[in-house]
Amino acid sequence: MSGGIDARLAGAVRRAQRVAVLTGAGISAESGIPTFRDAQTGLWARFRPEELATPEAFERDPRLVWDWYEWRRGLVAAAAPNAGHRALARMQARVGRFTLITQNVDGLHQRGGVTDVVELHGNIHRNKCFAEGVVCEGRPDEGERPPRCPRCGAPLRPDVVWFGESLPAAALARAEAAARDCDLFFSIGTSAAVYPAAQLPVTALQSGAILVEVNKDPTPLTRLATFSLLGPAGDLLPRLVGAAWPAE
Ligand code: BJW
Repeated sequence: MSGGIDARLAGAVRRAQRVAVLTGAGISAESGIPTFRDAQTGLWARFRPEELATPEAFERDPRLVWDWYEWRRGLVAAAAPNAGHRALARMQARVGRFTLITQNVDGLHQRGGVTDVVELHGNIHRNKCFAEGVVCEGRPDEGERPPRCPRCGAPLRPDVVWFGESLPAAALARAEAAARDCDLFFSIGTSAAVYPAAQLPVTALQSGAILVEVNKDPTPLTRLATFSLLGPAGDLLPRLVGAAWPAE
């Protein structure tokens, strides 16, 4: 045992040649970004997803949705990557082939030092045209809420994936390929409730990978996982990386 981490797990991480990691809102919780489904503190405990995170909601009340995302952009701007994000950057530096797949839209993995992040649900910092889907670079004119697309005048929306919308095809294809072709798959800080992301750990397991779950609470994946680490990611991930590569 090293820092409470199972030596068999530390050995498996050290030996892994191809690692895929799926993260969810839980990894950013210790940076002060609210999760979605945690009782009391999760966004969906306070807000109704069908009023804020669907294209129909935006059509009904674009200003309400825009202002909600502006509030969340403020939370992200005030946040910094935590020890869990940084531990994954150290892992990337040690592993031959490392694919970090995130459902998060906050960009904290990139700020924490991970490169080439696969963003399944978009990025809250970008906007796109609601009519044509074209990404609008830079900060749009603040006069109107939501601002208008400079090309066609339709309202701009955040470039995130709402319920009922397809995930970016290239990102999903990369995530599925990494899940099929890894020897170790981490599911970290996700309730594994939202598809198709929740299918990725199952795909990895079915393809012969070791599945490691890191979550402060049990999820539907816990009983399937080869190793389950119950606790905060910001505590467990640095200890796991330290146990796998003790000289670091
Ligand atoms: C900690 C911690 C700490 C806390 N340390 N841990 C198959 C079956 C059933 C339904 C479907 C299906 N296929 C598709 C669907 C429909 C739907 C879906 O999955 N619905 C389910 C809810 C039932 N999926 C879709 O609509 C997707 N589109 C799609 O599939 O298109 C094709 C299609 C369409 C229609 C029908 C069929 C096919 C799109 C999903 C888009 C999700 N969008 C959101 C919002 C993104 C933008 C934004 O940020 O505003 O994405 S919803 C929200 O959930 C967000 C997240 O990325 C996503 C996942 O949440 P996550 O990250 O897991 O967070 P939580 O809060 O749920 O969990 C946090 C976890 O961390 C908890 O376990 C805590 O315990 C833990 N934790 N602190 C470690 N410190």
